[in-house]
Amino acid sequence: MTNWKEVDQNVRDWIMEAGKTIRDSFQDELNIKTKSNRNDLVTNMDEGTERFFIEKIRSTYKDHKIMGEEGFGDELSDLSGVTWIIDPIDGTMNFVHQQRNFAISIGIYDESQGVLGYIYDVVHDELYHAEKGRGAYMNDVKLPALNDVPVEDSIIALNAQWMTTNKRIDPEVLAPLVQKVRGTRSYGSAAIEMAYIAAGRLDAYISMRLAPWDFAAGKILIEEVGGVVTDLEGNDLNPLNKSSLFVGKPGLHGRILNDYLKN
Ligand code: 2AM
Ligand code: CA
Ligand code: CA
Ligand code: CA
Repeated sequence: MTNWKEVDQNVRDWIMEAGKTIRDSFQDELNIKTKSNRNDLVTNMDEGTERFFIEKIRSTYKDHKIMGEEGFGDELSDLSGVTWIIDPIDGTMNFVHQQRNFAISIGIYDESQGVLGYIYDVVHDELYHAEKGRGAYMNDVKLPALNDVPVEDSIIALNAQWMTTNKRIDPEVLAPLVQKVRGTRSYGSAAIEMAYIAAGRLDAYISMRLAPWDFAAGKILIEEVGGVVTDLEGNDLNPLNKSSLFVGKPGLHGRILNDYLKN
């Protein structure tokens, strides 16, 4: 039997320690490399932070499995047992260029079910967390359940690049939605964008391609306050696979899906 209360205390301690290390690193020189293309960045801090968590988890929970963006975790083929899904720095481009608007994201799944989710906005010192069935919190203050909002009063987050010619979506599909909503925003960190949905600061978020570590924690957080988390076709997400992401307030999510995305 897993002692979830103890897991929760450990994750919080580790996240705070990692956050401090990252903040302290701002005065040091960064080692920046590129991954799939010249805008896909990774730094020594992404790698060091992932290694930090993996060492802590492996020495404390020998039978738990770990999936991490930077590849120091395990090769997973299923979600049996307890699995930690970790993005050590979500929003690396922001980390490199802005030294803000990035987060540590950790989702913990038990037999495919999200149990604990953490998104830590390192610079603003805001810890969003959720415990399945017990609600979502921002710095330990409970977040209220989300309410529906009309499309024309909503603020949606999406990257402006999806409004240009790209291989994943026809910008003509998104244009009527972007025209109708009150405003659009782009923060450059899927985890922060999902935390903002949970906190009611954003009403919906669309991304064409994300990985499990981008949404593993955010899904648990948003569902705890009654938000809806699917891919762009309205299907459930598989926390083992890359996919598109569409999250939103209850009611609003279904209307955008039916009236704009499913055309
Ligand atoms: P990352 O910073 O951890 O890589 C940027 O809009 C968001 O998309 C971030 O959450 C970023 O996570 C994520 N993302 C996923 N795949 C990406 C890629 N190939 N290149 C850049 N950002 C990516
Ligand atoms: Ca990355
Ligand atoms: Ca990420
Ligand atoms: Ca990352």
